[in-house]
Amino acid sequence: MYAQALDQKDKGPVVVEDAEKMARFEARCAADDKIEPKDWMPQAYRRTLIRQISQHAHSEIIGMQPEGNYITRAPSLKRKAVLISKVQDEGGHGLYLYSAAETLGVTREELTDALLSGKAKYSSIFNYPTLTWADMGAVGWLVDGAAIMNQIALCRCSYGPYARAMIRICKEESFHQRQGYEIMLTLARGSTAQKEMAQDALNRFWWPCLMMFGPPDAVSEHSDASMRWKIKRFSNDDLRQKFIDATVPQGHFLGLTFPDPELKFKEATGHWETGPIDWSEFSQVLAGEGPCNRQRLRVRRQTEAEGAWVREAARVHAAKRAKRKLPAAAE
Ligand code: BYC
Repeated sequence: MYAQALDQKDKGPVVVEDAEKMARFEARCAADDKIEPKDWMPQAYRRTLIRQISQHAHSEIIGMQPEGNYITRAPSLKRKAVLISKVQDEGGHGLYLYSAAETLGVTREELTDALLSGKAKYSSIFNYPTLTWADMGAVGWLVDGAAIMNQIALCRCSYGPYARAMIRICKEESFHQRQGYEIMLTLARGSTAQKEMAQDALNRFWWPCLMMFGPPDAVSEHSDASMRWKIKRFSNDDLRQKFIDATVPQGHFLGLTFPDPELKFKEATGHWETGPIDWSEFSQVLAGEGPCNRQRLRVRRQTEAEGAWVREAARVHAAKRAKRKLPAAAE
């Protein structure tokens, strides 16, 4: 027998998987086959996917808040229309992702409860405040930019429903990234005050964006199994480096500086190298002590409570329709 629980990092119950099925599954992953909902899969693979996809969905939903706050404050009708559309896209991404997670046998209610009770994680970045209009530029350029770097790789994830959901999400995120960069460009070419606002937004978002890729590889709990099963195609550090290499020249083009005196291009490696990341800040945010953790969950819980009547009305409507259909189906 092959003890799947030998994967010590998975926190779920110990499951001893069938050796033959396990070997076939590993071979399918190695051969880049897509795993579909009705296919056999080890419990640890299922749990990892539910964890990652639901955290991803929660991030999209919570991620609507920092930008949603600016819809009423957008500086023009055009900016307002674009921002509304972007925030709606994020809501849509959350819904696709919840649906993808549901194919693994978990219910939407369970996922929502895990978020509202504070048990489930969502991306650390959304626990930082958006203080000025320039933050809408920085979020689009940097946060969506970091998200795409990670999500392009997820389009090739071994789990079919997740990989397919990612394709459309990436197209939309790519538009989000460009609209953010365009806001930054407009501000950077604007008045001194506007340029300072863009610089301040970059200063505040740079380091938290580098943390979005997760802890360093050496301490990443889930990476080994996720890479072997082709859920993750690149390690946390590799994706972080790709993001740094792509983003630093974009910042310089804006005429802005990065809040890192040690940032240097190393000819020998062909990479931009940063100073050390403050991982204690990341741990603090994950532990619920970031600047906005409490506010984000409070708003989410309140929104859920305010929407209770809509869910109830939808349930009653669905029950009525089902009742009406019953006699017809019996004929
Ligand atoms: N924040 O072993 P590791 C967006 C946790 S939203 C919080 O490396 P893994 C957008 C990790 O969960 C896009 N927690 O984990 C929306 C684990 O804890 P648990 C969001 C983090 O899973 C609105 C522990 O640390 N994107 O685009 O192999 C507006 C150890 O980490 C974070 C996704 O969700 C973090 N940053 O790798 C604008 C992408 N990093 O679960 C934009 C999908 C790590 O054991 N997710 N942790 O309690 C992934 O690709 C992977 O889950 C990660 C982490 C790379 C994030």
